[in-house]
Amino acid sequence: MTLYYNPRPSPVKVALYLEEAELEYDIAPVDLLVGEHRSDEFRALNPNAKVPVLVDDAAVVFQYGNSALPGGPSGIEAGTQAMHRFWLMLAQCM
Ligand SMILES: N[C@@H](CCC(=O)N[C@@H](CS)C(=O)NCC(=O)O)C(=O)O
Repeated sequence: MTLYYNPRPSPVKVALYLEEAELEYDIAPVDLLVGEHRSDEFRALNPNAKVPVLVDDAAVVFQYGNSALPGGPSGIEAGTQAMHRFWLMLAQCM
């Protein structure tokens, strides 16, 4: 998976989730200050021109949370799912 990232609140939430879920991913830095997120290349990934974007092979995942990620939700034990949601909610308060 590739996480198009800038250290802003929304991308940090997804990075926290990926870390807690112990999923492997690469970071593709997106420089918002120079407008990389408004480039045609980036808009091809996310027409909304916002980070984060999570690309898993050919699929682009816009939805936050484990239902859109490998193994979830049915492949993840309920207690672990609850912990993932806890981290996502905590990150929203940052
Ligand atoms: N829930 C929104 C949040 C994304 C968001 O607001 N990202 C901010 C960074 S935290 C962003 O990319 N801002 C750049 C801009 O709006 O120009 C989404 O995924 O579309």
